[in-house]
Amino acid sequence: MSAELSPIDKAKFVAARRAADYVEDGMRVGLGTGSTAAWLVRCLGEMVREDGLKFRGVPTSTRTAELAREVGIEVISLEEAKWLDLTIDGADEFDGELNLIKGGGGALLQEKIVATASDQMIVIADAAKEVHALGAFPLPVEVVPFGWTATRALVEETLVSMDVMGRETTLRMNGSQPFVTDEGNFILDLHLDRIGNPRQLAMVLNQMPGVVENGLFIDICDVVVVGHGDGRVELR
Ligand code: ABF
Repeated sequence: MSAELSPIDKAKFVAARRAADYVEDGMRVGLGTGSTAAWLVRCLGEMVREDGLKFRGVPTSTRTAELAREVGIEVISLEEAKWLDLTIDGADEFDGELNLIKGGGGALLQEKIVATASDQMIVIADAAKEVHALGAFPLPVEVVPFGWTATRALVEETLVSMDVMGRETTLRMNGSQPFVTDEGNFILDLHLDRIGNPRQLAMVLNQMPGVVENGLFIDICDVVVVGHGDGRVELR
């Protein structure tokens, strides 16, 4: 399956393939969103169809739900599952403490709910996602559409007193319209360059009226499966 892939796709594929081995019969598994998670879903579909693997998946987006059904995975809601054995998802950045930035694909809210309702969270990523300090990737913050400009002003004002380097915020767009999440919200991308204290920033953001959730995943990830373009896989 991986013979003709570009190095970046090969890195994503080998990480996804390795993480798929964590899924066992009878498990309830959170299925992430994004191109790396899509490789995982395809691998798991193959294991269901060819090896008779039996598990139920809880998708973190409508995109992932569609793909999972397409490849033969039994899809259930988080309400039906109640609790999950494992979630496997991609990330935009991870640091040495396994803190993450997620939400580049716009699914951070469902991803965080699903990951925190799981006994274990495994991140699958290509090696380029590993950073010394989080923040080069713009931090997604999901906000309620009502009064979003006031929420943005509040966020920008608060950033002045935080340990971050940049302060610019942009409303994520989909063509000429604001990008709308599966939950009907908007996303502000915070261009911070370097986040000195991710834990503090995550807490402060979530206390603001209008902020639904932020893309910092602190103390949620247990393992990162890192894929390389030459096919090597490492665990962090
Ligand atoms: C989701 O997909 C995200 O939270 C993250 O933003 C993104 C990673 O995408 P990709 O795997 O395509 O790099 O997991």
